[in-house]
Amino acid sequence: MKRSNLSVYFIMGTPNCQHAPLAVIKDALQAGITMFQLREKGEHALVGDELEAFARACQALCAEYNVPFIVNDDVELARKLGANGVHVGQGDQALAEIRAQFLGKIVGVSVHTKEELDLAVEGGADYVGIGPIFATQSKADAKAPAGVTFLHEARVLYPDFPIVAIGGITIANASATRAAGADGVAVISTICQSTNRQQTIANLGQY
Ligand code: FQP
Ligand code: MG
Repeated sequence: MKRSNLSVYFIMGTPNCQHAPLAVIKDALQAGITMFQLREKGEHALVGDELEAFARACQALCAEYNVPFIVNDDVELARKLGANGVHVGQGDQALAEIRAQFLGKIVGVSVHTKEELDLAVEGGADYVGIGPIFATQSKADAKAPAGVTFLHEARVLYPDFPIVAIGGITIANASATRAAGADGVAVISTICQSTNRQQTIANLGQY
């Protein structure tokens, strides 16, 4: 993958956009998101065959727009679908196991400390997600907002490594994360709740 794939990374699941989630994804793809992550989590999250059918529909839309389709947490589903990649956090399946199973695919890892960052880079992650930068409404078990300090440290330590900022990112604060060194921003609410996705996504992608 290229660092530019992280520019506007849209993450969602049906609990984030209960009304016509596929229409929201299509809208976001049309507006120019550069990467998509299916994160089916929380109350009323789909499971089993329903999840698989929804995931396949998301995957087909992403393919139409040539945007990487990444699955959060559910390594089995990612494998079954032949997704373009997986995203795992520190509490999910270990990077060493996943890396070996997803050769040639995109593997993203959430990191919050230098130790986690070093392990992710050395373990062959394709990109890291750093956050929550700001307060988030989308993740019930999120850590406290960390600001951009660690994000900037990570950029200094790894000048060329793909890094995406996540957590509470809006049009108003996205540029601060890019200034600190992020290649892009990962968002749920800002896109799901937008009434003008074309404009929102264009603004999120601006430097
Ligand atoms: N960064 C990113 C990305 N995607 C994510 N899903 C997370 C961080 C959070 O496992 P995790 O990952 O800590 O929590 P959850 O599984 O609830 O999302 F870099 F892609 F933007
Ligand atoms: Mg996770």
